[in-house]
Amino acid sequence: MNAFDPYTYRDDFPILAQSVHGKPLVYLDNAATSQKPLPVLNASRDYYEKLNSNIHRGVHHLAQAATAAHEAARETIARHLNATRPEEIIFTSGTTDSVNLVASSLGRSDRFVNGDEIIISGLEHHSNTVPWQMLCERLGITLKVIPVLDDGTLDLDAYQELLSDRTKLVAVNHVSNAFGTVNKVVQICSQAKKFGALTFIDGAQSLPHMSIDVQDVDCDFYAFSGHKVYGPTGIGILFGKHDLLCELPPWRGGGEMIKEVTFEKTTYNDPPFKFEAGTPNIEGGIALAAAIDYVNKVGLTHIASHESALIEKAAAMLAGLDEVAIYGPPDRTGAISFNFEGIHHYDLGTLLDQMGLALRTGHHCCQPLMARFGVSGTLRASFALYNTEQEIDALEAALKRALMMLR
Ligand code: 7TS
Repeated sequence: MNAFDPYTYRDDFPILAQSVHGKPLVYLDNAATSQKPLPVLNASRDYYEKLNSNIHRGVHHLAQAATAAHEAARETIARHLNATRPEEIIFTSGTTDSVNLVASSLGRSDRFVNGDEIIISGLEHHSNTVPWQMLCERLGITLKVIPVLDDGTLDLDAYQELLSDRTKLVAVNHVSNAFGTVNKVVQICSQAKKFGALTFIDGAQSLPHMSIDVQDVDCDFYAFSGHKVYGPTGIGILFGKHDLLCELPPWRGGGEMIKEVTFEKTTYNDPPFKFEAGTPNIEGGIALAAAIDYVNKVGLTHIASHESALIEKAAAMLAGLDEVAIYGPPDRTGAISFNFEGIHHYDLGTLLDQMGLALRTGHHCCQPLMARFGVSGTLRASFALYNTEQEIDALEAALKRALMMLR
C-alpha cells in the first residue's frame, strides 16, 4: 500500500484493544466520532490535575496558568487553519453550535432584507440546514438548495444559476458526512463573493482528513468539531474573518463577552470574547490543541493517503459483492456509503455489530439527501488513521456472512 503503518499508532488508542461481543473491535464509525489518543487523554487529565481554574478572571497563579494554556490552544488552532490571527478563532461546543452562532448573530445584524436568499446544498447535515431554515422563517427570507447529481456531487451549473444579488450567504460542507463527497469550496466561495455573499464552510468532515488553509479557501466562516478530529466532545471551533467578527453582534449575553455593564447599557468585548459568554470548556480546548498537535505529528499527508488507500480497497471489495449500491463519487474522502438490494441497512448493521464491527446505519442526519436517492438510510464505513487493511478484510468476511443470513 504505502509507507504509513497504522499499527505504529494503534497503541496510542487504548479503546481499540477491546473486544465487542467476544470479537476484536473493528471501529469504522469515525465520521460520527473518532477515538482519542493518549496525548489527548493525558492533556485532559493533566489539566484537571495541575491547572484547573477559571480563566481570564484571576490574579492568582492557577488562573493565569489556565488562561495561558487556553489561549495557547487558540493559537495552535489558528496556526493549524492558517488564520491571520488567534482572535479569528472562537471556541464553541461543536460544529452545530458554530452554525447556530453565525445564524443567530447574522439574524440580529442588518445584513438581510425581505427578498434575500441563503443558499445551502443538498448534501448538508441537518446541523447546516435547520439553523438556516429557522433563520429564514424568522426573517421571512428564502432558502435555496444546490441540487445533488446522481454521482453524489453538487450540480455547480445549477449553483451558478441560483446565485444572484439577492444571495446573502452560501453555506456548504467541505466534505459530506453521508457520501464522502469533497466539495469544491474554493470555487463555491469565489463564485459567491462575486455576488457579495458571505460564505460559511462546515468542516466537520474535512478537518480529520486534510490540511485546511482558510485563507486559500477564502471563506468568511469555517467550522469544525473537536471530537471528529481525535479531540474531546463538547468543544468545537468557529473561524471567522476578523473584520466580520468585529462587525457582527454577539449572540449570547453573559460574563466575558462584555466591556462594561450598567443597567442602562452594556458595551461588548472584542472578538473572540464577544462570542464566548460564560465559562468555556477550558479542558476541551486544551485537549483539542493536543489532538491537533497529534495529527500534525503523524502528518496529514500520510493520514490522507493511508485513508484514501483504505477507501479504495473498501470500494473495490464492496463492488465485488452482489446487488450492492455504492453512493458518492469514486474520489470520496473519509467515508463510503452503501446498501444491498432488498436488505435493510439497520438489519445488516445489527448483524455486523454482533461480529464486532461498528458501522453507522440510518440517514446520517441527512434526510433530504436520503430522499433524493430514494432510500431511508445507508450503511456507512468511515475511516481514521488507525484503521487497517485487515479491518477491510474483516468487513468483507462479516458482510458475506451477514448477507448469507439475510438473503
Ligand atoms: N456537519 C457535518 C458534515 C457532520 O458530519 C456533523 C456530524 C455535524 C455537522 C454536526 O457535528 P456536531 O459535532 O455538532 O454534532 N456528523 C455525524 C455523523 O455523520 N454521524 O454522527 C454525527
